[in-house]
Amino acid sequence: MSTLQINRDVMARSYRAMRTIRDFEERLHIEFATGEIPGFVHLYCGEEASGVGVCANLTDNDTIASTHRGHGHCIAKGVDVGAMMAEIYGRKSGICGGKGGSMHIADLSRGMLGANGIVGGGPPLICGAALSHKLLKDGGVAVAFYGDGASNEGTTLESLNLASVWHLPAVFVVEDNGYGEATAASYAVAGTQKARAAGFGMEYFECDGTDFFDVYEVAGKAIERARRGEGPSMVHVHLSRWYGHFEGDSMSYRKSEDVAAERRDRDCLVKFRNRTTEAGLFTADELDSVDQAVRDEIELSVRNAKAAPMPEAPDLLSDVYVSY
Ligand SMILES: Cc1ncc(C[n+]2csc(CCOP(=O)(O)OP(=O)(O)O)c2C)c(N)n1
Ligand SMILES: [Mg+2]
Repeated sequence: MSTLQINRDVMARSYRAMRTIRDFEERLHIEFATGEIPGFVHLYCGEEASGVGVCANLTDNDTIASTHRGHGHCIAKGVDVGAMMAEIYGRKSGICGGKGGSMHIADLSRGMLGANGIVGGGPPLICGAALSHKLLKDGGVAVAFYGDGASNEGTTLESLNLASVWHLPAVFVVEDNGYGEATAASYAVAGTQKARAAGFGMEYFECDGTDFFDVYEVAGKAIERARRGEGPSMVHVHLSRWYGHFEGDSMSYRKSEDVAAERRDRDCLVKFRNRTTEAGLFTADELDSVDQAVRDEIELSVRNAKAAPMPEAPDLLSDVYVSY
């Protein structure tokens, strides 16, 4: 079993981040149904310990690239929750001026290169980021999150190759929730992720994506290897998503009992609470007060987002490469 020998501040911050992701996503599940949010949203509920366990090993100097299911990665990397909520509502006060929305939230000041609507779009970006960390000798590590579905994309496989050939400080985190939209990984993914890593001469690690401590420890090994100049690795995270692929997907391709069992038996927040309170690291009251603070923060973020103005026509001409 993974160790509990982790700095207490890191644990406290990580619990808060996982709780924030859960509440952020649960709230979007409700708000999206009202029709006020433009575009699509893909929720990260059930997967919180993955993003948080990985990013707890990173600083603002390190870089991540995310996916279409990107809210959790943003929160885990420290992106402001109020500015994220405003972005998802398409408001001018959003972190990207309301012009990106759920699938294009980015915050370069936090080393968060962006959520990404292109499946398999993150791994090539991370090769570029890792190359710049290497050339600048700034000690940074670049991490790509991608799903089991994305693991089959040519861009991903090319990136594994390039990262190995160039010996980049890169970590490839496969968030394997068993499905790409409605297609089961057991049907669509040939061979194993482990064999794929070996095929590119890369170290392979795996962990339970519902156990923060396991993810933190295992991803930490991969990240530290990269930081020491020992090259790229793959971290295969086993987890489950609790909602449909996108909001509105009825998940008719999964048994509702299986999803209910995941929620009952593999809730990362419950696991964290049980382990840390039993070990006397936190009291239930301390964790309850974090829960309350997060509820207040999410409530405020939604209220502010709804009250904020929309972007205006001239805003279309800012934040673009070419000025007219
Ligand atoms: C290049 C590309 N192909 C297809 C799609 C449509 N699409 C969006 S999400 C998705 C499934 C991705 O599955 P996975 O990588 O396992 O991530 P998960 O949704 O399970 O988190 C697909 C096929 C896309 N957005 N981009
Ligand atoms: Mg998947």
